[in-house]
Amino acid sequence: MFNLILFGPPGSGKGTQSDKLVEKYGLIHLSTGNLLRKEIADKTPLGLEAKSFIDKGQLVPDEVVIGMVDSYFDLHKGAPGFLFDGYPRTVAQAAALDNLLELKKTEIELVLFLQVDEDELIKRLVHRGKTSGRSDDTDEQVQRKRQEVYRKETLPVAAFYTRQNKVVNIEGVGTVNEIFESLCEVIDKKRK
Ligand code: B4P
Repeated sequence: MFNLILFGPPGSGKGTQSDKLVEKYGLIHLSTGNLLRKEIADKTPLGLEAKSFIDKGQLVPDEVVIGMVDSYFDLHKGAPGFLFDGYPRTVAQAAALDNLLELKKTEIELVLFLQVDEDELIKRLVHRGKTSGRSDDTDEQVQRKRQEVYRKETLPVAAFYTRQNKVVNIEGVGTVNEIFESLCEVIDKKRK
């Protein structure tokens, strides 16, 4: 199995690049953002709970997200590998993922960290808000809150994987194709 994490702040292009990477490498795409939005659209109890956090720019509680990831993993037995997009977002989630992968006798090979400065992120998210219909995109205050939550709760995840020597920084500003090529270069080197 080949498992990788695409890491970065909200709006850094994780979803955009994940779509291209799963197509090229045949990995299973596990985006907790997409899974949560599906729960919200289906109006499930989990979705209703998640919406109240997402709309405020906060993270959904760890136990909710970890349970959702475990179920998704079980649905894809025999997968060639996973691309984790937007997960883990806290150190508790990272520890839970390590435990889950250990049980399955596999591990994270690489953490690709998209580097984008905050002004560019806000610009992208304001732009996405014009067409996405996402309730967490429309308000600039909510976006600033998301960046603040990222710095406090998610950035420590990079340190967690740096201690395991798994993080590679990638310039996240440029055209989508330029960034995709940089990501592929690192992945191809690792898979050799
Ligand atoms: P996510 O769905 O993960 O999304 P995201 O961080 O907003 O965006 P992403 O980085 O994927 O950026 P994108 O490609 O769209 O999270 C949503 C919310 O769900 C979270 O805030 C949280 O509340 C909750 N959640 C999710 N996972 C969770 C977890 N594990 N624990 C707790 N809560 C969780 O790109 C952004 C925009 O930039 C797009 O418009 C795109 O077109 C544009 N763009 C992309 N690449 C570009 C480039 N190179 N140049 C210019 N623009 C570009």
